[in-house]
Amino acid sequence: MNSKIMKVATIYSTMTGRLKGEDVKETVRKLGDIAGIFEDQNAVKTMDMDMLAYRVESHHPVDEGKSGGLFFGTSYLQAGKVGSEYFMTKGHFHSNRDTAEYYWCISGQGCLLLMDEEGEVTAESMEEGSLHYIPGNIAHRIANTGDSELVVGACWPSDAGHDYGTIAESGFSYRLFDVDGVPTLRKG
Ligand code: PAN
Ligand code: ZN
Repeated sequence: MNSKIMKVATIYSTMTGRLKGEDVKETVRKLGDIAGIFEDQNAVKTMDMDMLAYRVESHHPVDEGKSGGLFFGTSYLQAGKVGSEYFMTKGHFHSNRDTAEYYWCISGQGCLLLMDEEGEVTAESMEEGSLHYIPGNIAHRIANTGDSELVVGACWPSDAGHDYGTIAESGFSYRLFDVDGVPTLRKG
């Protein structure tokens, strides 16, 4: 046995969600990378495509695709709107459909959109401390409905994979708009 108590190589801030150290990757999505997901394409054209939409820090202790492992991440979604539609993530089903995920809200105000394969949508409001269980076979996307950054933690199986294609093609059957200051779901 190695009797030495090891110092861990990765640090997680429970206050901010920040991940630092070994096996941490960062994914950056600028508005230009996700412009196609928004309904109002005329409004998109007037905006700065270089603007940060969101970023994800994630801890990958095992290879992508390994069964039995876990990944852990923090998403930072900026506040903003395209027309009256709130900034949101691309959204995805897991490629390996029957894999679940936990989300929890670290700070900010938001909404988690959940959609099954028949297009049935449910939505959960997100605020500091809210815990969200996303069952398998359910597409998921977050929208920032507040005035500050929405910070969301996540933990998912390392063999889940991300199927972005299905959502890129057919979208979610409901979108989230600011209607007189109230987050409102609309079919479309
Ligand atoms: C999350 C998401 C993250 C970004 O870590 O990947 O919030 O959203 P998109 O992947 O839809 O761009 C997760 O659900 N992982 O499985
Ligand atoms: Zn996921």
